[in-house]
Amino acid sequence: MIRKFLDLGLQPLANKFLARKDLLKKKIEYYYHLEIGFNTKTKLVSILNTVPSEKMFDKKYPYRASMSQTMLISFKSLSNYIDKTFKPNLIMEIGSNDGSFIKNFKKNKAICVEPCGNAAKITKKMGYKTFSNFWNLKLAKKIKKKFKKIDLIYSANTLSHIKDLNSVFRSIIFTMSNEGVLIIEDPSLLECFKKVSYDQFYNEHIYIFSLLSMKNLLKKYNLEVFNIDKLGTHGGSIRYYIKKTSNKKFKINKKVNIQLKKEINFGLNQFSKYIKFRENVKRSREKLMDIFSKLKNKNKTIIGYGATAKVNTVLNYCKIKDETLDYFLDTTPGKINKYMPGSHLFVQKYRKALTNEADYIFLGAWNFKEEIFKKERKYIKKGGKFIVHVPFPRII
Ligand code: JHZ
Repeated sequence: MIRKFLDLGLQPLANKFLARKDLLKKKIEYYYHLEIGFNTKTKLVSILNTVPSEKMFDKKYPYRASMSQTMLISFKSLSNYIDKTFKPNLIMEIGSNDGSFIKNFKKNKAICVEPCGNAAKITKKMGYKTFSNFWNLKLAKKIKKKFKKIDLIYSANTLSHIKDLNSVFRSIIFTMSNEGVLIIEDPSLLECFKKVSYDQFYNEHIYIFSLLSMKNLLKKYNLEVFNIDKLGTHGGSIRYYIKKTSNKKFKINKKVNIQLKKEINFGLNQFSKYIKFRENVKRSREKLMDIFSKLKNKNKTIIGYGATAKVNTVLNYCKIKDETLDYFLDTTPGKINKYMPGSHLFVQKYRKALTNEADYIFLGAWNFKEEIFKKERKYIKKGGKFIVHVPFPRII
């Protein structure tokens, strides 16, 4: 049974930034009702009203993983580990985006799957065999026919974006060799609850996995988690190392049981914890709006930093618009000079000098706080302040 525990209201699509002409033409934005539920049997958390994939992942998809040094470093160190530990002959990445991960592998040893046409073009240009399709059994069959044996499948922040998990895992077991390894990384539900990072919920994040739910899910396909890494990326993620149950080459690392116990002790298997999260989210909204209103009463200038997909959940749930924030700074070419979905806040191309214009900066990319604080140490040194809403709204 799926029990609803959170309602974040009507929301626009988190990565549909608008052009000026869209605003002038009063283009009607696509809205969906962002409600989140907990499956009491499988422990899987999912959004309840999904948006067709074709509407979200098209040739205008703006997100680029390479915009953050943190992600590039994380991908590089995983690639070294993969080479050393698993020594794959052929690796496939599902959701390869702009090649930030795959560029660490030789072109004849790696293939990419990426449905967003604009991103797929990048890895094709880099020389990687790229299938610009959604991941499903039809594509899996095509790939298997051509490549026969895939030893390692990697997918970061992608499988949680695909509604039909049955198709996802059937296609994976079809393509992956019996000794093969599947590595998935996605935001961790435990971290999301601990940090009250309710902005992990938006149309693209159909699921927020926990190890608990992942374990239940994999059982059906005779797959099992044999190790995990806890990552700081994307606000706290888990990297799951998965194998076919029949493969006895890898022992189950004790980190797996430790994490399971942590999730159970925290209460991720009990609905009451989900109700508590709902209360925390409401409090987080009140506190954030209180901070903004006090600063605006004192005529302070506030801008946003990092026009993330996530922050759109916050802006639209808290109804924050241009009375509060002047604009957002961002480095992503596909977002610059556009307007944010719903709030219509302008995205200004990042220039260091612009931070001087603000008394306060609201950190949309709070998950890259360390990286951004390092970059903006001059602003901080001369007394500039940041506003963050995670793990609780505050000025730092
Ligand atoms: P970032 C996207 O989410 C969408 P978002 C997707 N659904 C997902 O799951 C995750 O990524 C993986 C900017 N920035 O990575 C760049 C600066 O301007 O948190 C990005 O627009 N300056 C696939 O969008 C944004 O912030 C900087 O110095 O929530 C970061 O977006 C840095 C570090 C970032 O993901």
